[in-house]
Amino acid sequence: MPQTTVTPKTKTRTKTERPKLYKVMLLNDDYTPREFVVSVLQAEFRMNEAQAAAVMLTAHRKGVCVVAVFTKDVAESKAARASEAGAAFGFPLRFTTEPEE
Ligand code: TYC
Repeated sequence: MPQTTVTPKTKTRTKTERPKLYKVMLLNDDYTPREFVVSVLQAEFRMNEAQAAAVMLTAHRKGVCVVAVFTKDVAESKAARASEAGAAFGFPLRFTTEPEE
């Protein structure tokens, strides 16, 4: 059987845009207990206790701390869930999102 070689005449180059990333920010407040903030960070952002305590302390001292970076949808849903966890216990704990530069 004769062999045929097919040479493609066009080259396909796929250009994949990286999705824009969003930071989840933890805001300090005067009422939410420190241990509660740590437990929310562990539950929602899969941090260990030491990581969560470090983030909580930075927010406590500086007013705000970047928790993690995600695509827009994930950042927004995690920030909402984590804020709702505080609200469910009557705490003013707040997580916000903002686009990364
Ligand atoms: N400032 C709170 C307190 O002293 C603890 C706290 C830390 C609350 C970080 C929110 O994002 C926060 N009980």
